[in-house]
Amino acid sequence: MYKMKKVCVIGLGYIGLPTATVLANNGFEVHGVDINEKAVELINNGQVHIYEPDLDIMVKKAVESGNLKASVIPEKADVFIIAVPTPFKENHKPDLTYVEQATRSISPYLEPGNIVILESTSPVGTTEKVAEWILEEREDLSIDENRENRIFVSHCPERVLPGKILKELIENNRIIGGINEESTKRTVGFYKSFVKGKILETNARTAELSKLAENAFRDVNIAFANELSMICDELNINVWELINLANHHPRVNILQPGPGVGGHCIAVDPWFIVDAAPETAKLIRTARMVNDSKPYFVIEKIKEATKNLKNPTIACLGLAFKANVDDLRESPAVKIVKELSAIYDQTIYVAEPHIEELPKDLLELNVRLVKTEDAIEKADVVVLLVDHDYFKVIDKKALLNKIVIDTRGVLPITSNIEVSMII
Ligand code: SAJ
Repeated sequence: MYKMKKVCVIGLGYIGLPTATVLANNGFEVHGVDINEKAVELINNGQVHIYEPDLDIMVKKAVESGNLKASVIPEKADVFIIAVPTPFKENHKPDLTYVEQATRSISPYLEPGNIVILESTSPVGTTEKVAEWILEEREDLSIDENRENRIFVSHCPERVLPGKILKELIENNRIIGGINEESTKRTVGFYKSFVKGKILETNARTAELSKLAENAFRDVNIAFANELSMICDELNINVWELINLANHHPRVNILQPGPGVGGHCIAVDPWFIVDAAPETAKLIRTARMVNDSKPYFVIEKIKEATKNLKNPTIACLGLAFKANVDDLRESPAVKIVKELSAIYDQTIYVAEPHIEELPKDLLELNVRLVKTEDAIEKADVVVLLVDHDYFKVIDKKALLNKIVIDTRGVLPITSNIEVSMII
């Protein structure tokens, strides 16, 4: 029986840090690695550099127990988990630089019998590349199941939802695909020690595509809702009412339209499928284009709403990529605010209760972060971009006589508020 006591987690971001923490709190000795020295220092002090509900408490517990330590350098371990970003380049081609760097950085520390697990969402074939990169660095190791000097390499795509990461890390079903059967088997053994959900076994390439397909499925369905919202706008129909009615059908479940699709996953991963099968992935490509076009539709609506106003003051509510998170990555709200700042000379007021200061690229612009109440009070036009719970309790009275553009359908709009349109 093989023992797996020490785990080295590469990348302490939204996936790596919660994973390292859950493992540490489940009795593993965890060595977390990140290139961000500030993050490493904070974690070693029992603090966090990202917001995720309850993560601060769990990290503190893990560090205080002595089971979680962070560093900029990997260490020897039984299991290595790679949880680094897989962005795309300008041409929507996957950028595997971080995965390659992480793989090469752990290679000197690997020993026969170790398991290397790629959790980063990756294009088909990446797990096999990880194995190749390791063997390039370490000619003394092998991936041949029958050799003594073998190592095991698998893909176990992360599938957790930001905002519910700690719960989903334990409860979600996991797909595990090794580069060979023994890799799958060993990796399953490892996840079984802390995952309560089902563990589904396959090969590495199928595991890679299944993760991409899950996010592409969601993207296509959101694109359907977004396209409907634009059709409804053209036909002067309230899209929220329409979706609510249609969803009463037993086999219909239309998602919610919004200002576009953000985050580091759904707005990115479908491109990996398009890149792998450019001629065939027509629907997936179109969905991406529909969702990417939605921020520009919202901007046109704002322009239309302000065309008769002299120097209109615009307040944007929300910058995060979705409700109740502080994550601004690929956020359509950020994109819209940036565009507005280029169109209007006057200050654009932004309220985002989950952050304390604007990101650098917005700080340089005519954009100011203020409290929600102040933003609304100053504004002629209120644009709601994120459905944070915080905004759902906005007092109706505060919106009186404002032009309201609610891209998420959550504001308490009544007939005595001038509504320019519901997108
Ligand atoms: N959105 C809508 N309308 C909806 C649902 C979502 O406009 O009805 C928007 C959100 O506002 C956001 C974007 O889509 O901008 C994505 O949000 P999300 O909550 O759908 O998903 P993510 O990106 O937070 O997390 C997804 C999840 N994937 C699926 O649900 C299939 C999660 O399980 C994955 O682990 C994660 O991607 C990932 O890391 O890949």
